[in-house]
Amino acid sequence: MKEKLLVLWICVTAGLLCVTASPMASGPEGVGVVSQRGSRVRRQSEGDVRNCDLDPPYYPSTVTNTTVQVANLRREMVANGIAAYVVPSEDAHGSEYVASRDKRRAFLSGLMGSAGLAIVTATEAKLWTDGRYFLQVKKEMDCQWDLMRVGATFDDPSPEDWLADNLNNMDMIGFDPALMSVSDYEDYEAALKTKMPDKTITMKSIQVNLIDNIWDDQPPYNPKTVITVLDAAKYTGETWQQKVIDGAPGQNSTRWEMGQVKGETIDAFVITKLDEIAWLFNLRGDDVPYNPMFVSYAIVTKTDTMLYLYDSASSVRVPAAVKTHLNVNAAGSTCLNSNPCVIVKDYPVFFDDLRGFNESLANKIWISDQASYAVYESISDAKRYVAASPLLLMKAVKSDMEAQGMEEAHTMDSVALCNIGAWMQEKIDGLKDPMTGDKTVISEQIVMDKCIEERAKFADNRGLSFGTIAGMGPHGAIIHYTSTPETDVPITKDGTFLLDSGGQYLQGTCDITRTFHFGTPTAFMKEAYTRVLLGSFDLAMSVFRTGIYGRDIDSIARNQLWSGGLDYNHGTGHGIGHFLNVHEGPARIRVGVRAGEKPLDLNMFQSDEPGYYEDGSFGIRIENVVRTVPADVAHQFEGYQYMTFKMISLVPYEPSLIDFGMFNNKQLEYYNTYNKMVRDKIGDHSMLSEAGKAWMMSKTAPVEYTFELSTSSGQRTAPSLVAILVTMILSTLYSLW
Ligand SMILES: *[C@@H]1O[C@H](CO)[C@@H](O)[C@H](O)[C@H]1NC(C)=O
Ligand SMILES: *[C@@H]1O[C@H](CO)[C@@H](O)[C@H](O)[C@H]1NC(C)=O
Ligand SMILES: *[C@@H]1O[C@H](CO)[C@@H](O)[C@H](O)[C@H]1NC(C)=O
Ligand SMILES: [Mn+2]
Repeated sequence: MKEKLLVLWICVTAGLLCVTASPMASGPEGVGVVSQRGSRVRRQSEGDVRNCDLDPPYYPSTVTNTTVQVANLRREMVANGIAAYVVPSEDAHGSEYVASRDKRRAFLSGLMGSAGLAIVTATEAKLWTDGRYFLQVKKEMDCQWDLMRVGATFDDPSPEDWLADNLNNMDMIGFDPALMSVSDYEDYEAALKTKMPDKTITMKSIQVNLIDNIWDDQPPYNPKTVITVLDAAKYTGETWQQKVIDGAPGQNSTRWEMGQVKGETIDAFVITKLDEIAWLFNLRGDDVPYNPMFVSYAIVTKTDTMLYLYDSASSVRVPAAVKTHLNVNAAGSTCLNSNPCVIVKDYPVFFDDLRGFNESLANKIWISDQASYAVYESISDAKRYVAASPLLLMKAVKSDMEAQGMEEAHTMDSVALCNIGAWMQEKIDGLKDPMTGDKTVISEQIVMDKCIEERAKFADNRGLSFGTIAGMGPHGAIIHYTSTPETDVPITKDGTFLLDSGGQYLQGTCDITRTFHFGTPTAFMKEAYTRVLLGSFDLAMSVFRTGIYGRDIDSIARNQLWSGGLDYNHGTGHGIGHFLNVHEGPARIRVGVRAGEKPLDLNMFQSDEPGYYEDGSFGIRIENVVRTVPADVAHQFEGYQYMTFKMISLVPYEPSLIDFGMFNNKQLEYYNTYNKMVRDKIGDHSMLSEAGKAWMMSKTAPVEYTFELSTSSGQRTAPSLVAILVTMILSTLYSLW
């Protein structure tokens, strides 16, 4: 039996000092680590920070007591004759990040995370959410709420199945038609009809939102930010006219897609998603936190195009440049010449126009299954055509110019993160503050501010793409943790520090996670980090072909974890927009079948972000954004396009968290190639600080290795002196390029 012996050296390039990292550290410890971990998990799953067994229950300060909200909602429910009320997280456009006025589910339930659905009945309060928020539920929600886990591996009933089972005959389920998507509505209808045929339970659309009725200090709604043009020649590569009418070379247009629907004549296509509208017209706004969008609807008919905006008459909201871009007069009502234009109308007119088209158009009106039920019910059954929006795919497959921009954006974002990494290291090392002479301390909140500040140094930065997740120690195990002044803790050498952040740039949207350790990690932390890192490499190196869905390759990123009995409760990858939303469809790398999901394709951008979370102890996630590129393959079975991923995030990993003994040859080569790419692409960047460069260089030193064959199975032998010397020389040469 061949026993592989790894001998490795990490070279700290700064001082050209080579230290040996003994691969023996990982070997025999494995079994012990796993059994210890098992007991730790059991203890911590009991260790809820709340105590729901006491009367009254004990809540730490992070929990919102929602007794009053829920009682008030129940009164509204009685007044409206409904047995249950459904409170989704999304706004009227199905956005993930919503204006503060639209955070109704958070107000009602106390859970601040971006995903979740609340349902309240006379006696129960249930909250459905996915693994990213399980820990947050225990920290933020009070004991009257029950968590219903969403995810392929859990058997908690879906909201519609739970309602079908738990409500009585003749009960009604109330909902706000503006906030429920058509596809969700159809799921409820189907479950209520097919699963409980002996009961009649109906859905009741209530025009007034019941949460708005009980929310005294609900923030005002102010979607009136300035709308700007994103230049096609500089940033998008395709004009709105091409996207709506003609199609760019090799691309289909919206009207072309409308003409392709089999067996139907489509007279109008309704667009309700804010990122689709911003993408279609090459416009951006700032109405929604983190996503450069403006609250709007759009309708494309066979001859006309209409855009509905709040404050459409304001020359501040809609500057002259936007009118010129859309080829309309100052009033937005007429095309400037005989060329096509986009008529600009006021937002509230949208529903009138939609009902008007329902009356006047002879054929079908296409709405997305993600449109709200309010849109759905404005069109009669005979006129309505419901199917996923074709813009989803058109937007996800980036133009070459957008793809180039995404790479440029990630280069800038990576420079910012290296500057932040160096700054954190400096602070942690306890350098004296030159102004005060005090030892400086940094905390989660201070790092979050720094994440904004470093990115803002780039002229093309437009803020963050989501709220920074900065999780020290046990906070890192909360997958979508949001540090608040109440939960803030210092960053220390004692534990992992998970930092997930991203900037918005005119060139593209970024998302990156790195996990740091400023002290000495435990062997188990190193094992977990290494398995996560290798999983991200294995996924990035994978080759797949036309027609393959992200779900088909999700397990590649998990295999390293699974083989150690570990896993993570979240998807591996999400699509990412071009100066738009940090999460976008219709492709993703995640198990489970989602309606409207599309296979991976060239010039799509996905995140590659496996992780490992040890409740109450530490969290590890490594996230890179990857671009789908053609793979270099020798053959081409059945003419398929073969594809692979190119990492466009350029930030070093943490060598002290890596057990190189777990690498195979190919993975080590990938690691070294990645590090060389980081040095090549950002080493001379004008925005990289001196400290940032030194930090980056110190973390990207090449790792050399030799493989030796050993006949004494199971025994690792110490590296020979000759091998050490040879490799030291090689390393030194290598580190000089
Ligand atoms: C929650 O709030 C209600 C209403 O204000 C109060 O009666 C109750 O004692 C609170 N519960 C706890 C555990 O603080
Ligand atoms: C245009 O649409 C057709 C049919 O859906 C599709 O096969 C083709 O790939 C599309 N072309 C582009 C460039 O998206
Ligand atoms: C749609 O138009 C038809 C007439 O073409 C009308 O009967 C129907 O009531 C309208 N539906 C709605 C929801 O306005
Ligand atoms: Mn991400």
